[in-house]
Parts: sequence; C-alpha cells; structure tokens
Amino acid sequence: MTYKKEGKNMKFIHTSDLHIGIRLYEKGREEEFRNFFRWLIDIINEEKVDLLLISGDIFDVVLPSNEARKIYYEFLADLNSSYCKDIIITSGNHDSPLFLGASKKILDCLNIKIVSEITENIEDEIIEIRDDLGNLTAIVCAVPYLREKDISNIKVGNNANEQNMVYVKSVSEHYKKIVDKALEIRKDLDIPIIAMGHLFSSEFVEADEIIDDGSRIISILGNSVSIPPNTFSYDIDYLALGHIHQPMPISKDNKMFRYSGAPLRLGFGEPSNKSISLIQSKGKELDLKLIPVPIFHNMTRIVGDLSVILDKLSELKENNADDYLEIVFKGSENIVDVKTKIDDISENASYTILKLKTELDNLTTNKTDLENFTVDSLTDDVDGIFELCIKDKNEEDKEILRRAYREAVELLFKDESC
Ligand SMILES: [Mn+2]
Repeated sequence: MTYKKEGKNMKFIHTSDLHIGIRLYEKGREEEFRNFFRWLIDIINEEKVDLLLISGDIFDVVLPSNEARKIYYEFLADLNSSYCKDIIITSGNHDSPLFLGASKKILDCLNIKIVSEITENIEDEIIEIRDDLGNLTAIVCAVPYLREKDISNIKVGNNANEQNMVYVKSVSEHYKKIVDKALEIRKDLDIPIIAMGHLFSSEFVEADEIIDDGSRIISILGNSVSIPPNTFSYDIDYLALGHIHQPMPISKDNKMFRYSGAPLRLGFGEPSNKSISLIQSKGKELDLKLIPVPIFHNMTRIVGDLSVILDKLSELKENNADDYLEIVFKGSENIVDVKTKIDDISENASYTILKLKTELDNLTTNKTDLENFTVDSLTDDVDGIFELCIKDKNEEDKEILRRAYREAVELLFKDESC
C-alpha cells in the first residue's frame, strides 16, 4: 500500500482524570458521571471525532466498586456505537495496572486500546491510527503512568534527591525511545505524533500551591517528582497529559503540551472551570479548542463565622438551590450551637450539607477550644483526623496508607444489599 503524503484531517479529544467512583464525602456521584459520559458522546458525534484519548486516573481507587465498573463499561459500550472508532486509555497513579489491564484483550476487539503498564517491548506503547482507507493519520505514543520501580534502577542508599534525578532521567529516556520509534514509522508523512502520559510537569505550578483541599489534592499530586517541561522532544506534536486537574499547558513555549484537566470538579478545593480539549489536525498542523464541561451538580464551599454561614444558607434556600455544600466554620461560637442553628435553617431546603468542619489547626493550639470541641463534631472530619494520624510517616508510606484508607471508606459506603 502506498501512503498519500498530503496531510489528512483528523479530530481528537484529550481528557484525563475521570476518577470514576469518587465520592464527595459520603455522597456518590454516579449520576454526574453518567451525565458527563452522555454529554461527551454527544460532542463526539456532533464534532465527528475520530480518536479519544484518556490520559490516566480512570478510576479513583485501585479496586473500584461494582457501580464504578458498571459506569465505565457502559460508557465504553456506548463509545463503540458512537462516531469515534479509536479509543486509547492509559493508566494513572490512581489506577491499578492489573485491574485496568485485565480487560485489555476483550476491549481490543472493540478497538479500545488499554495501556496500563510498560512491557519489555516498547512497540506495545505505539498505536497507529488509520482512516477508513488504511492511510496513517496519526501515531500515538501511549505511555502509562511510570512508577519509579518500573523504570528506574534505584539503588539502596540513594538519597531522595538522587532518586528523583534517576527517575527524571528514566522518564526522559523512555519518552525519547518511544518518540524515536514513532519517527521511524512516520518517515516523511505529514501526520502528527501524539504522546500521552500521566505525570507532573509544569513551569506554572509548584506542588505546594495546589495543596488546597485537605487529603484530596495532596494525593492527586502525591509525591510526584516534577519532570522538567523541556524533557519532552519537540518532535511530539501534541502531548496529552493527565495528573493536574486544571486545564493548562506545561509551559508558555508550547500550548500543545498540555493537561486537559479533570472533566468533573473532584473536590471543593478545585476551581469549577473544567473542559476537554478538542484538536483538529491537518497533517502536523493542529488547532486546539477547549470545550467547557457543563456543571452537572453545583458544589459550594462556605467559609466563615456563623452569620456568614447563615446568610449564605438562607440565600441558597430562597433560590431553591440543590447545591452540595461544604461548610468550614471559622468563628468563636460553640460548635454545638452552630450545628443546631444550621440544622434549623436547613429544614426543607433543597441543598445537601455534605460536611461541616472546623479548622483542626486552630483547635490544637488552644486548650479551651479543644475542650469546647465535642466528640461529635470532631468525628465529622474523619479525613482530617486520618491525616493527623499519619502526619509523621514519610510521603511514600502516607500515599500507601491514604489509598488503603480510601478503599476502606469506599467499601464502607458501597451500596450493596448483600
Ligand atoms: Mn488525578
């Protein structure tokens, strides 16, 4: 077969960090996920999208609930009857490579490619995209989440800095190897090389700046080593990353090396401007459009003293708003009175208070405050208490413990009758 050399038109969507199964405190979000997937498939059909890329963190926990699995498989089945005929899913740090990879062979039959871990063979991470006539239209380097133990040869006795340097070098070598392979395949064809990945690389974001939402965001960036943005070869035409939950490029030099961000707001600490990336390619020339994701359920965080909280609640009640609420009480009133007043005003309101918490930091500083703090209100902030329990552990252990904790909580709230 001979390939035509002129650039082909193709459209692809880049998204990531779905975190299917995630809860807002104990509240399940199944309906929001189903609405999002329905909306996404509508966009795919309206825009005639040829290729869908999902760059990791498909599920929120390594062993997703049955409901989370059902939502995922139903979404994949619906994709199969959509306009889009090529789907590529790579793993993120929240995914179990074994669980995600278990359905690889069967999903292959539906042309849904799963790359959940690296293998001996680098070609397993190269996926060629072809049009109906069999012409190559793009080459995708589908790199899964790279765990330190998978790619770097860290020696006992290496300190943290040395380990980080070894990791950065290994990631960079991995991308170089795979992009070199893609270049070999591309030859002189006018088609884009698209690379996927789930890692932390940004000239705009310091990890500490993102820690904003208690245990939630810390676990998202985790102890991720920052990969310098200049690591990535400019032979890559589009770099489709996951890990940071806001849409952004990794550097000001190249807006095509970017995070799509999560499609749903995953915690109260996250901003609400979520989008997916839609890219139109004409050969190597790419045109990027961000499509805002509708808000399927309003989430509001109220921070302040009692009067601020009550004012906001009465406004929401009057507007008949069905928001999910997180209330952070920062006042001197007794917490039991605060709870009573909030309960009174909330009678017959349409909103749902998912969390009422006080700032734990203030509590431990003042003995009188601590005495006023009832056991009941303390147990409201179980996530906060868990963080306090593990505060002396190292980051790696913390991450393992957080995962186990999330799974335990997930199991606890799993909606199964037997
Ligand atoms: Mn994530």
